[in-house]
Amino acid sequence: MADDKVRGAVIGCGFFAQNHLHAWNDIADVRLVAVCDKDAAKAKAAAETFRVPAWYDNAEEMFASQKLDFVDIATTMPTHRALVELAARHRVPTIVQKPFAPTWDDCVAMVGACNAAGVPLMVHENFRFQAPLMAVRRVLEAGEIGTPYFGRVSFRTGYDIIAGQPYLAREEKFIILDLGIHVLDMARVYFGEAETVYAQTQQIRPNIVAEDMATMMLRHRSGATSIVDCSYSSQISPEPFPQTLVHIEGTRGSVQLHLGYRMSVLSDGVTREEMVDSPLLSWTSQPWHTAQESVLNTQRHWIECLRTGRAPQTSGADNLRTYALVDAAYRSAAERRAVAPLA
Ligand code: NAD
Ligand code: 89V
Repeated sequence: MADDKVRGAVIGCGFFAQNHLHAWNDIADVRLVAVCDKDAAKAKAAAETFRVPAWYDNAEEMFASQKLDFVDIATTMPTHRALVELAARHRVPTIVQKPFAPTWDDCVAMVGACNAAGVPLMVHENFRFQAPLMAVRRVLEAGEIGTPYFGRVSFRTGYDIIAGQPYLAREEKFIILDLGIHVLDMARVYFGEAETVYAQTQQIRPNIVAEDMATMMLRHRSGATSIVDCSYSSQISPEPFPQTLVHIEGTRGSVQLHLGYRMSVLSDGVTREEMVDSPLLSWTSQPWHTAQESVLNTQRHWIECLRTGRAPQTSGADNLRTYALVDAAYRSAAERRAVAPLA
């Protein structure tokens, strides 16, 4: 790296990238040197708001004229492969938003391109970095509930997600790929790899193309069973968005993440409770603050990995395993049987 600051650029300055831009500004050893959006007005606005010295409406031009230590791709899924492969050709380490890509082949190609170029690749899989979900992970890793044998990881809401992300209404694969991918990733974190997935999907909301509810049952290699369910069309009071609720039972007790970010742990007959909400930052607000703060945690992890040469927790290769669960869930729903995830 040229000096003690890590020089980065963001491609895609739309809805969710605003969180990325705030978070990069909060990481002291990062200097954003460029932003890019094919919509020049968005690129220019991001450069002005976040005091970034250069903006582009063409990613090729940006790579040709900037010396970058990393690039952060925050565009929507159909553009990821071309942009990741472009970054790989310029040998620039890359972090890219979820979902990784529309197809398995695209995901494998991106991992291959970055491996061949010798540059790290991380998927911005931020649920792993949410404070409440990390608190549950710490309970499991400390052995407080013994060996987990059953779990439920659940994200259900009626929040109008399509108002902020209108492209989702047109997706031919909707909630499992957009949101299930986060929750399936947490099932991997809590229970390890799965050997089979059984899924049922439903479309409740009109005026969308694909499923907005999914219920999945996983058999993990450890022997544990998990239920992963997600919905964008639930009428619930109080409205939980964007909270993930967790219930895990193990040989010594259980851990639950309840509505309102209250975690209860039963360990060897003794119960304790803890509030595990994310802190509010100057640029975060309810109800999005948990997701927003996780962006900062995710990006900090990426920079620490760049500095130390460690593989990111959610490297491209790791994310292939989560993507394989998404793929298996769609195949299972179509074929009405349990299926094994791709290797
Ligand atoms: P958006 O449409 O608001 O923004 C995408 C931006 O990328 C647009 O401004 C568009 O002009 C730009 N763009 C597209 N192709 C480009 C290209 N080739 N070069 C330069 N710019 C290009 O989308 P969004 O809602 O911000 O979603 C972006 C990504 O973030 C999606 O993959 C979405 O799933 C993800 N997302 C993640 C979370 C999370 O919690 N991790 C939450 C919301 C969205
Ligand atoms: O786009 C997303 O990742 C959404 C959410 C906002 C809930 O994180 O699923």
